[in-house]
Amino acid sequence: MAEKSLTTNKAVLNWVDEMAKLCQPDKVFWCTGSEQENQSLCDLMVRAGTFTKLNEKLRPGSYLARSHPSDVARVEDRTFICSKTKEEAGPTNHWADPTEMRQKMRALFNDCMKGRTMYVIPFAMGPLNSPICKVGIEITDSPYVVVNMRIMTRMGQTVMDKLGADGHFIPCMHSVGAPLQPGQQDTPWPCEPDPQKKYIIHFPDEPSVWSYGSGYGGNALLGKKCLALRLASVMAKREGWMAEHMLILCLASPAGKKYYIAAAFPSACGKTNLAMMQPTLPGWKVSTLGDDIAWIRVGKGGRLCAMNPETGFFGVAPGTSRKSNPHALTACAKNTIFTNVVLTPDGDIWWEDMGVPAPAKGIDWEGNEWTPASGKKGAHPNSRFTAPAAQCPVIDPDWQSAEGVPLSAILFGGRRPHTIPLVCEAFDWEHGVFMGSACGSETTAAALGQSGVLRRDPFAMLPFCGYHMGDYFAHWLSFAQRTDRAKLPRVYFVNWFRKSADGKFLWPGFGENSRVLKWICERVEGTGKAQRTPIGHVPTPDALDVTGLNGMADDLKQLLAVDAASWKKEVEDVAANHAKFGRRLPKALNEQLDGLRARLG
Ligand code: OXD
Ligand code: MN
Repeated sequence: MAEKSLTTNKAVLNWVDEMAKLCQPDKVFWCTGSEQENQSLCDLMVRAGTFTKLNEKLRPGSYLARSHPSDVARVEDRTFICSKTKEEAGPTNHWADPTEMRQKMRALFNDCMKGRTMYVIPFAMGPLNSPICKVGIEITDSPYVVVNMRIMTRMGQTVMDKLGADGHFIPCMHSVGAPLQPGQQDTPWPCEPDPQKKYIIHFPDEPSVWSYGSGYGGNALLGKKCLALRLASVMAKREGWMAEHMLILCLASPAGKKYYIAAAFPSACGKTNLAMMQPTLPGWKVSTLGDDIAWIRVGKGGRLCAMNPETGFFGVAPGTSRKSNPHALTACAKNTIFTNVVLTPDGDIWWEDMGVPAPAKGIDWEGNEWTPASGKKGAHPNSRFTAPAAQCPVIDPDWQSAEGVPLSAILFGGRRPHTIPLVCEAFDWEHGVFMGSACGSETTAAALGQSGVLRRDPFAMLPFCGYHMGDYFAHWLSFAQRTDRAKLPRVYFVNWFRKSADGKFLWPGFGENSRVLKWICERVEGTGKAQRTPIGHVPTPDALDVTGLNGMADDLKQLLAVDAASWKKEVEDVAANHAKFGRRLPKALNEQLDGLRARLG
């Protein structure tokens, strides 16, 4: 940690100076990203009660944090895109006038770091030598943010060096919004408890981010959702690439041929699990390049190449188990920050559906004594682990490639108990873009208390697209002109969650999904068997390799069925959602809707 500036970049020095005058911290620290600095911040947080050091033997280099009970998730209703006009932000974003919001932010940040330290974090999204690497500087009064940013991004002196004396950076302002009066005792998780006083503000035209009142990852680690998705989607549109809410994986066949696949699924649909999947098919191997964000550009050979701008996983803990995702468990075996999980008596952590017996007692995410018999959840349903990507045992050797990896296929998916088959291939790029635009996920009773409610989440980007989604669809369509069509990845819709009439999952999921990925590779090679249906190419019943899966014949029939009556309803629901985008909905997508209607008869 350095008290002196680490740069001669005038723009950086002036901005930090201006922000220090506005926020009035006690101290300004420039983060170098060193091991020693990280350790001293962790020690500081242990002394402040923010962190509990976990048992060094069981969970080396790891810590547990408990947030304020009001500060456990992203705050979509407090997230604003302040483009010049409301029209530019489109119907899926909250908008506020940029001039008024700028004034509001200045007023909120005025004196907001009193009694605290202001940390200056230079960070990069993407490998430093990538042609689309973006440098940001996050100013924050939260040491928790500093140590998380160090895992999730390339951070510190190397980034400042890349910036040099006159490089450009994206200013990212963050405060927990809890200034301290002289002598006032701090709390372990300072934040603004009133939800109406939290603000996640994006100025896409500058670009810059101002985040106030929350310490939760998605609101406070500004490289992630704010920069790498909302702002990046706007920059990508302008610069001719794509910023997407997608995992990236490599599937290697038994013969050693590699297929790179990116997949967009809305929350709670198993993106991290798929990214690190252990194929059950003998000889097939998956390696991971990313689990949440993909930046995609036309690469040297004209192929779409994907790169993960992050360096860590900020994963949902509950449900992560040896069965669902053994590699994620290994990734967080050390050097990991856990937030809002159970502390066990031996100084380790536990969460629901971890696949190991619950401890007889523990401390729950709210800091209270807890037993499994209490009937309460010990870990918050959105509790998280922040783990270095490099610790994933199946991390791909090319995960930090500056050029990215060439995509063979793009998958869209969702949790859809009915109607949508296990897998369906788009006829062409435009049809694939239509599939992405129709993406949605059905809620379950367990998750939201109301079952069967379908939320349309186009491209899984509903909370993350920083501009009008109609224009975003048009941007996707434009890639058919940006390169040779034959070089574009094939597009698929997958659904691991189809249920039988009696409510049982028809497909076993997890490692068995490799069977679907294998068919996709065969299609890419031109050998996979498929039938043409009104909705796209679906595997013939004998096309999927189900060797070793007993009694699948009947289930497979149901999994691959395309029922015209349900699809007619589906089309009208998609049409109703598309209507939101008005005249900005590309004509090509209306044509897709008409074509699908006609094919369904
Ligand atoms: C999300 C996340 O909310 O990745 O999508 O945390
Ligand atoms: Mn995500």
